[in-house]
Amino acid sequence: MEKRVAYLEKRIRGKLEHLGFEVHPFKVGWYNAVLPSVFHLSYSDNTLAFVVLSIPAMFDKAFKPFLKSQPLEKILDPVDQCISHHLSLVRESLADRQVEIMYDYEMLPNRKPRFLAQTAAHVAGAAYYYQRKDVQQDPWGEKKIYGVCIHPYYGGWFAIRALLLFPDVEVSFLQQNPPIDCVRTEEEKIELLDKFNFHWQDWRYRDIIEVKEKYSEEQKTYFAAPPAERLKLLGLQG
Ligand code: B12
Repeated sequence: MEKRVAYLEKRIRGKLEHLGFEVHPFKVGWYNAVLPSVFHLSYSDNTLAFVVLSIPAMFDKAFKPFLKSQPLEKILDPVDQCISHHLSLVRESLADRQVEIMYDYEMLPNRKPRFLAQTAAHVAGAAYYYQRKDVQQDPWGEKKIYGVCIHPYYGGWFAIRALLLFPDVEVSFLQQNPPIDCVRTEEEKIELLDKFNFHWQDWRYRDIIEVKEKYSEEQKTYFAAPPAERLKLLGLQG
């Protein structure tokens, strides 16, 4: 890895890892290579980017402290605001660099997502993106089947939050690590896509592999609740 990349990666990790985030570097060219042009990021192939994931620890390490630090009337989308707060701090800490931040929920005027989070996670080696085409004996007929990323340590207990893109950093040497194919058998892949598409509300797809850590009961209850009731559950609203 080039020194510049290693340096940036170290600084970003230093700002985010202790808060329950993971960051994985990739080149825009790796991402664009697997997508049709309508989804391309319009930067040269060697442009450096990082995909940012939140892991189970984010809830206690970043989210709850963030809520306590902010006036509640200013909080409309608590998790999104927490993520953007911390990524803005990363950008400020790298003030000598141009940094573009893209969030998973941002849409373009053509109503397509600003970036495809699962494809980014896969090409960066962060989490394997299981898609219908990974299954040989397809049992779903005409049904639309969405793909899902599985993380080798956290299974489905994580989220892909953002990209950090460095338009003025071109890297020629960056080793591409393939994601770990942790859902090994055809049967398990079918089970995973089935659970993700038809039973995602019961969380079971997230446990398709044995995980190192998952969301706490408190975190599950929070995310399962309708947005208007969530803060009350954390004892933050009367
Ligand atoms: Co949703 N959703 N979603 N979602 N959704 C996201 C996919 C994401 C990533 C959000 C996040 O983590 N922040 C997570 C998935 C996490 C994971 O994978 N582990 C997510 C989740 C968790 C859910 C839900 C469980 C609800 C929830 O808890 N939030 C449900 C589950 C699905 C269900 O309904 N059963 C859910 C639902 C939805 C709806 C509302 C249905 C829509 C449509 C889903 C869809 O199209 N996949 C939805 C959207 C729109 C998104 C969102 C915002 C965009 C997805 C999208 O439009 N993709 C993403 C966040 C984001 O990406 N910014 C979250 C466009 C399609 C065309 O992309 O199917 O991947 P695609 O196809 C591309 C690839 O196949 C690629 O090319 C295709 C494009 O041409 N490609 C690749 C081709 N060949 C190859 C080869 C390789 C190797 C690779 C890597 C790629």
